[in-house]
Amino acid sequence: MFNLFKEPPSAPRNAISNVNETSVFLEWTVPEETGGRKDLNYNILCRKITLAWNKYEECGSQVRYLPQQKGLRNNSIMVADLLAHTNYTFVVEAVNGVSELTALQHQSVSLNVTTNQAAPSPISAVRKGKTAKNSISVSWQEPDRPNGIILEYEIKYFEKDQETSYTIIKSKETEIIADGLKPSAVYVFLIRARTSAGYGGFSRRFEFETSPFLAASSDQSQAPIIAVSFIVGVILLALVTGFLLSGRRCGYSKAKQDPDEEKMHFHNGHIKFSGIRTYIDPHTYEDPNQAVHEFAKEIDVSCITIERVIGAGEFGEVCSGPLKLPGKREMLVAIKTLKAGYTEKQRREFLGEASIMGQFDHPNIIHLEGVVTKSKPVMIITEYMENGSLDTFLKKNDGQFTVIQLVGMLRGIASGMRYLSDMGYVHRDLAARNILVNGNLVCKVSDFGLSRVLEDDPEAAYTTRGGKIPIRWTAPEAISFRKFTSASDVWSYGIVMWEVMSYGERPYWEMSNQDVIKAVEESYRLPGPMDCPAALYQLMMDCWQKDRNSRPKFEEIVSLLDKLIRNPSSLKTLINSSKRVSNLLVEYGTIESNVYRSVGEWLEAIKMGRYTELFMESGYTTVEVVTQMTSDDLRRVGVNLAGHQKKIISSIQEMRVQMMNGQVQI
Ligand code: ACK
Repeated sequence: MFNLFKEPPSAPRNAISNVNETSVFLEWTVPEETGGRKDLNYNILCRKITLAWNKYEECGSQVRYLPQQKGLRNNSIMVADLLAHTNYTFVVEAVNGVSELTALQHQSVSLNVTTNQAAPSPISAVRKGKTAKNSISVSWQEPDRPNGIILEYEIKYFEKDQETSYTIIKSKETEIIADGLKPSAVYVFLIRARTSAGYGGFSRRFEFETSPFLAASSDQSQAPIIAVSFIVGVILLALVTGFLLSGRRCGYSKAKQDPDEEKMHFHNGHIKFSGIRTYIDPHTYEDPNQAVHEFAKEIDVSCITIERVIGAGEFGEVCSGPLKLPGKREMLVAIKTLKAGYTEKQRREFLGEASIMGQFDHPNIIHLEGVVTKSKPVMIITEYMENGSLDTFLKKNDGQFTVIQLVGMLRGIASGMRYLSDMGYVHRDLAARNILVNGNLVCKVSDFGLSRVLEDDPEAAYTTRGGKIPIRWTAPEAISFRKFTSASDVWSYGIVMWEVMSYGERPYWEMSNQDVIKAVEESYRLPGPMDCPAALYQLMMDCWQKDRNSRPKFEEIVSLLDKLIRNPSSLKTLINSSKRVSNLLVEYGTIESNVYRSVGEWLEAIKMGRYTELFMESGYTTVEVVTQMTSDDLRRVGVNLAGHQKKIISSIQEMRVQMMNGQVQI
């Protein structure tokens, strides 16, 4: 008999999207009406909006849906491998077993999303061409998803099992000849592409062998030649290495081969080759005007209309208004001005920020449009960020975002910082007040400066050594002996994480700077913010390790946050309430197990190391998260033997007891 209570569901509610380069995470809540049935599920429709207004195209089969596109049981999905810089519409339909039986349209909610810039996908097809005894010709295909115009390829190769001595060639073509090789030797080739978004991942390793040393050419007269070439090679290598280490700024030197090819040899892996241009300190220019014009475009003042004042900067007002460059679409920009009556030093320092910003090109770094120096007032023009600075934005929207949205913001900041550290730039003043947020919730690192970075920050205070430092955000070694490095930026990043997860709370509340320095020196740390996932708090704590070498690198932070975003259930475990009482600091080392630094180490110690991979795959990646596990969680991870479950659970309980004393009032 037809049952009136069995109807199709109403539309999903509160749908949100979170863009991460070319992946989009969609999340929604269950429909108000489930139609009186338990078999509610969701289908995702994906449409690409092409340039012509309102023209839709299906997304195609290259797009990946995790876990699946149709018949989804959970309220979220990750859609990956989309095109960069593209507008998409996602429709989330709610359906149940009777949806197909009624003539009613499926109820749905739709979301419009624009993907970000992304690095090219790895190259998958590499082929060997002509081979000789000393050379191999190698060619490859463009990556499947270039995500932009490919500027060049980087080819790294080395003799198999000799990875520490490798050669890098840069080429604009999709073919190179690797020469100077040994006969009958296997060489490993790795290739990656670069666009304005940076380098994509390396291809997998391709192994090709040179031709054998022919008998005719193996006469003894070759031996001295080989020996001489080897010595010359070593001397050349030493010269190149010496040049590199001599403090030149350009990061690598070039031995030009072909106009389109640059080659460089590395030995023993001592020289880091990041593949990204190195930041050049504008101080190294004798004439600061030359630096600014090298890195920033001069904009004619007639292209800018100042519409309103949006804030006050150290050097003058910050305004906004449209910028209309010839042949380009009008865009809204932020305009920093240098107030009248400035000294030459102030002008230099003001424009110094543009000389730095102009060297960066990354979706999570504020983008410089140009400078106005030929008329007054002198201006710095940057992209406009609709939501202003992150600290104010979070305070205004207290409690309004999902954890995934907050992690998305943190991921963006970490990605920008990874880029800066790869460029060799140390920020020194990373804090939520120096992050800007645009209308799509994309966070961008801003506020670059020379010495003045810390001069204009109202948070910066003088230390006993005379420097001016934003104490609450700064690593102890930077406060004590001005050791500013990317590792000290990582410490500050941990504080930014804390600010974000507590919606703009002031770190260490109203404690004085002196008390903060003392507490941190005595190993006290900020407690986890309210409702903060344990995995995120663990990451903050890792950023606040006293030993700067033990802190995670930005690269690792980005990949951990990506893992958490891909596996949102790993964010469901919150820190327990005993560790988040306001105004109490916690003593470092008591928060996680006193003994174990990683899940692997702990499992090994209790002779359960065989489960490490299963724990990692299920998102139990930190000791902190593990301590919240129940027996049900263990079964879900795949620990099925009762004896093993018992052993692991009793060790977890032991760790929980150890953690009970984790807070100290100061
Ligand atoms: O929090 P806010 O609105 O965001 O107030 C400060 C103010 O100017 C002084 O720095 C705002 N601001 C700075 N740069 C930009 C930008 N590129 N886009 C939008 N607002 C900006 C900042």
